[in-house]
Amino acid sequence: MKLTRRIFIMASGISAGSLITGRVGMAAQPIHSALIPRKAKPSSPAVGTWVASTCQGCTQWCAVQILVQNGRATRVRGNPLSKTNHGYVCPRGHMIPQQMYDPDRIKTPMKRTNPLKGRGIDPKFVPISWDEALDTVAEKMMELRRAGEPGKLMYMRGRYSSTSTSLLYGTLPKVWGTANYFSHSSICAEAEKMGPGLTQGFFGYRDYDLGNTNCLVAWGCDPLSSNRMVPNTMNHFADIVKRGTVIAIDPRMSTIAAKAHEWLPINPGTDGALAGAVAHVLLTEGMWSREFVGDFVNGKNLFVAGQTIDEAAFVEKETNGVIKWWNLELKDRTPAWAAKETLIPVEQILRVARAMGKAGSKTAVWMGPGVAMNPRGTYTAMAVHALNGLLGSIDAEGGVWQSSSVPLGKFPSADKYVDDVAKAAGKGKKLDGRGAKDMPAMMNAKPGSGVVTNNVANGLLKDPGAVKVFISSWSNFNFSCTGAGRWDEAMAKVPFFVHMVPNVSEMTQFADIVLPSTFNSAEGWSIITNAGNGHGYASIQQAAVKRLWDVKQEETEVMWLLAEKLKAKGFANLFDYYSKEFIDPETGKLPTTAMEFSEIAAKISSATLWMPKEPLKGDPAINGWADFKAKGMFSGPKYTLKKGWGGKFATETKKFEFYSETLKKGLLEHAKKYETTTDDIMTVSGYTARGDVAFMPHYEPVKRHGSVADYPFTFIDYKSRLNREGRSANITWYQEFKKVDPGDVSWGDVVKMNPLDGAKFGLKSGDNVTITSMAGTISCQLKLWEGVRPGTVAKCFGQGHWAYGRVATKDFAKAIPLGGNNNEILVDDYDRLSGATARNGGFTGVRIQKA
Ligand SMILES: Nc1nc2c(c(=O)[nH]1)N[C@H]1C(S)=C(S)[C@@H](COP(=O)(O)OP(=O)(O)OC[C@H]3O[C@@H](n4cnc5c(=O)[nH]c(N)nc54)[C@H](O)[C@@H]3O)O[C@H]1N2
Ligand SMILES: Nc1nc2c(c(=O)[nH]1)N[C@H]1C(S)=C(S)[C@@H](COP(=O)(O)OP(=O)(O)OC[C@H]3O[C@@H](n4cnc5c(=O)[nH]c(N)nc54)[C@H](O)[C@@H]3O)O[C@H]1N2
Ligand code: SF4
Ligand SMILES: [Mo]
Repeated sequence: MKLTRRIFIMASGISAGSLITGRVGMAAQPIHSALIPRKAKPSSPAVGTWVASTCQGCTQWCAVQILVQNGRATRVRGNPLSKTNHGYVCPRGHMIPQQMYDPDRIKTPMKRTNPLKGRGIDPKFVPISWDEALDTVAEKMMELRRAGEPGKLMYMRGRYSSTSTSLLYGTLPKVWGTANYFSHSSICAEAEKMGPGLTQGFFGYRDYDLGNTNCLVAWGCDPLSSNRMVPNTMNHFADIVKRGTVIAIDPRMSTIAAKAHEWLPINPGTDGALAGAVAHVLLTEGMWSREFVGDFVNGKNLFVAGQTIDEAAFVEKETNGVIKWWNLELKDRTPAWAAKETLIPVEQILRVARAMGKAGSKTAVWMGPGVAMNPRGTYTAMAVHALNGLLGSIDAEGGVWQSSSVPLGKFPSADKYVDDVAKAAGKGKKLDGRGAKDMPAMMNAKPGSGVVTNNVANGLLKDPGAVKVFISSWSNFNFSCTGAGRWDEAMAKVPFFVHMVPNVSEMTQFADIVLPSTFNSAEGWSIITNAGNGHGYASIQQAAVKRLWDVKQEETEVMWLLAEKLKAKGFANLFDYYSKEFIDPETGKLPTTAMEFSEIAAKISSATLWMPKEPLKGDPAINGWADFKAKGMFSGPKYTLKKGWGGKFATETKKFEFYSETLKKGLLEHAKKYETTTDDIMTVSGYTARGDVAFMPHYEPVKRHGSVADYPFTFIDYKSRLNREGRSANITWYQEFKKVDPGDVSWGDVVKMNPLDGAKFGLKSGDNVTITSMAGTISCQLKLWEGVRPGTVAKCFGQGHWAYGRVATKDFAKAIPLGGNNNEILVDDYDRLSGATARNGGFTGVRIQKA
């Protein structure tokens, strides 16, 4: 592990600039961040300017600096002002120049000339001008308005920039008039939010006090490779290993598992059983937090396996329902019982529970998608997150925090530009099926409020007339969504599709008009916000480098130009809103061009930081826009502990809920809408709980697609250390260093199988194999590897592109993929309480055969 990682980092010191000029592989590169002791701030002897921007290679959204030499980006490092990444990027930050200068980028707008659509069918794109492209899009939209059906416009966003998104996602559907606009959130990690949401009223991603934790539990995630805080984790990791315990719970050997004190190769999807057993041990052995949870009236521990307890015997402090939870769920969840479900030995369960108990409130249970993104994931997320409650680590030093933020400026209201047609159309039915009886999608505990991204394909297939014009940006759902084949089918039937992206991805192959986007981390304006290491921050994205091609930022520049076209055709509201309301906070001027609009939007969002009404807490004051552009970021003050303590959690009871009145209220509301019981809702939505158990963290057995007889292996999906979400496979460094993913090989795609199974099935490393599930078949190579237990196979998500460019595919012209896309075999199913797409938890069975 160490070796492969170092090889990558060494090589990443070769700047992209030198790759471009062909000086590859020289060893004399004078200086680069990874080889310098971590506290030093690297500087480059090269001539150039370090320009501040923000990486969006993952959802951490690191503040970075890009070395710009003669208008070209050559290197990347963390913004030295960052309190979150400490001036360092993860390996993927270094890939920014390669992604931006990908020779396969779309260089000009294009239109389709082949009316036939389908996987492998050449769209026969021809270049056109921006003027023609936007005129065509505007005309197609106007046809809908003229026909009185504006709601047949659908917009979907994949990734987005955090403030500018509201000028497209937040504005276009509202001012135009359509209910059909969807974010990618529920193919991301939404189910995770149900854990903290339904227990402590915080439906968000957590922050962890890594600087002080004594026990880090990476549960269903690998924060050294992926998840949300890679540079921060790398920074603190060695110290945590030295002073405390690191526990990794993952069915395959991940990077963090390889470096942890304890690795629990859990039977996929049984995390709820393990969490139940850990809770059982913490309670029976008296290791819960007295300060947070409370204690028995007479001080004697009555948590005895198998025995119920009178609720009056315990007085709770910051929590609600611990005794109900014990009586209905935990009392029988002994380690011996859990060992059978999880395949983790009793001894290890006990050891791990005691290590957590010993660290107490300085334990951080870092729960990731591996726990939550499965068909019954809401309850697993609750069960795992509830351990933070039992240990009292919620909002505590060394524990688990809610996220922080800095105040941003709001965009002016669009309300007065919403006409009656738009108002009516905005109330139309949504294609994603949220709020159906079997799809409660109750993000924030409100039934029908969560997006069900992946179900849109099913909606399109069921009702092909529902959408006539589909616009999407920064997305590739034909690749990134499980049951990917459904998207191929659905997209082939959409009459007019506009894709706003920098690369010709799989989804782009179905486009009628392609609008080439800027690469946002260095070519466009926006303000990005996030938090980590106890600080909320805002960070700039600026047009730092010269654009090599005829590209535009889709959320601002393209919207401005499209609005102009719509106005010329008789629909003025969108352009009037953009052109009459966006006043430059510095100069008082209104925008007159797309570029001015883009920059003014960034200024409006961030003016609260560089010309605040009152002095801000946190970083030293920033003096004006120029100073903000130079510094690039502003961090707020360190997190305040115990935010929700003292009855301030945003739940129904204002307490941390082991018995979730919050969930109960939502479920009752949903059941009432369908005049039925919550038990019936549980049944139709595919959960096994009945009665009160449905309102608490508990174990639900695995819902598996495919019988063990027909599909003997349980499939494990996970992210590559080098995936910049779905956008790096066309980069040569991605392919060359693919072996940094444990068990993987460079320039290839392997499914990993335990050698015992290899012997049983007569398979060996290097065999070409097919993987078949109920959803489809893909091909790749086999690798025998001890990092998975018998009966399971693991394959990294990322390869299998058939249309992303010449590096990502085996043959771009013939649409032949390099390896196989996991999403073609993962079945489309959902954690229906959140609407999230399942991809983890062993829900897909597969069989593997020699090709
Ligand atoms: N390197 C990298 N980092 C990223 C991204 C990226 O593309 N690449 N994307 C970013 C985005 S968009 C997101 S949403 C985040 C979240 O993303 P991550 O936290 O990285 O999520 P996944 O890789 O989906 O996590 C799945 C993990 O759970 C494990 N797992 C699978 N099944 C089970 C199970 O049944 N039980 C347990 N305990 N574990 C299981 C897998 O082996 C894997 O380690 O990551 C962000 N960070
Ligand atoms: N099997 C499996 N599937 C997964 C995951 C997994 O771990 N396993 N991870 C899931 C997660 S967490 C997520 S968030 C989704 C992500 O999936 P999506 O939301 O579909 O997004 P990506 O695939 O990252 O986006 C790819 C598209 O972005 C475009 N693009 C790249 N850079 C830019 C830019 O700067 N601006 C614009 N406008 N476009 C750009 C590319 O041209 C391409 O079309 O995938 C999910 N799918
Ligand atoms: S990929 Fe994520 S963690 Fe890595 S530098 Fe970019 S934003 Fe930061
Ligand atoms: Mo995501």
